[in-house]
Amino acid sequence: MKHLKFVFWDVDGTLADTEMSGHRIAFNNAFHDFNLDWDWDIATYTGLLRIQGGVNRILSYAHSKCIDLDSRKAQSVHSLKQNYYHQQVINGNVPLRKGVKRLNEELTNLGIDQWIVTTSSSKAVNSLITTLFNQNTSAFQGAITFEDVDLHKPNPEAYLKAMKASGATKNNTIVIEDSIPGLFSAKSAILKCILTIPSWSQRISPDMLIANAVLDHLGEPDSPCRSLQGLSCKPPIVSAQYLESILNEEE
Ligand code: XBP
Ligand code: MG
Repeated sequence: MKHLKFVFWDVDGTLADTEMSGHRIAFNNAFHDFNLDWDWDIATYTGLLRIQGGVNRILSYAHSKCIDLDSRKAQSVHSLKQNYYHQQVINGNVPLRKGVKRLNEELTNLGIDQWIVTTSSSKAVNSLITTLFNQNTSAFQGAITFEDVDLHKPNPEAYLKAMKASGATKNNTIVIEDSIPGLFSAKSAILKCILTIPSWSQRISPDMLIANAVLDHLGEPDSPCRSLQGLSCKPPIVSAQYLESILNEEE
């Protein structure tokens, strides 16, 4: 019997609905201030989410439009974007996803270590954690952010680094992700991974079949989660017990 000792949380789209009402708005505000005539609507931004990391996303978009934007300018735009993102978070426009706080507290009470493993920069992560977890220092034991790795998701480097830093192994760890790049990253590190698909998409794609489970969200007592693939979650609320049963499933 394998025992759950670590949970690795992705941030954007998993802990909170950050992308559409947080990062996207912040990017557009920064573009406006830099007199860039760019407006990332939901459809455009959905496509751009395959590019991991805000600076990379800005550079990739400029490249696709044949706009000459050097990396120093992209950094400046991104830095302003981070200030706008912080505002979005403290103004309450970036809510935690259903079941996140409940599961985080349950795992904390059970002494299960929780790490953040994200492509977001540390500044954006700090804004989110200090605001949405009320500066609760026991909510997470560590974090791997954009600055900590050279190769971002879907490369496994972030998860491998989190395993090394925390002492976690494939036999005692579950990853919670929301995206295909995140899922590929976790699975390439040979970790079991459940996906909670983004509330703004709720589409299941063939790439998601490698996930150990796909759910619409983590569930609350008054709002059951829906199992879309993999081990069915019964009762329909993700708990430490459910995560441990995923850990013990044959692959
Ligand atoms: C999501 C990302 C990030 C955010 C933007 O990563 O790719 O780039 O969209 O954040 P994850 P920054 O799902 O791994 O948390 O602007 O801070 O890069
Ligand atoms: Mg994500």
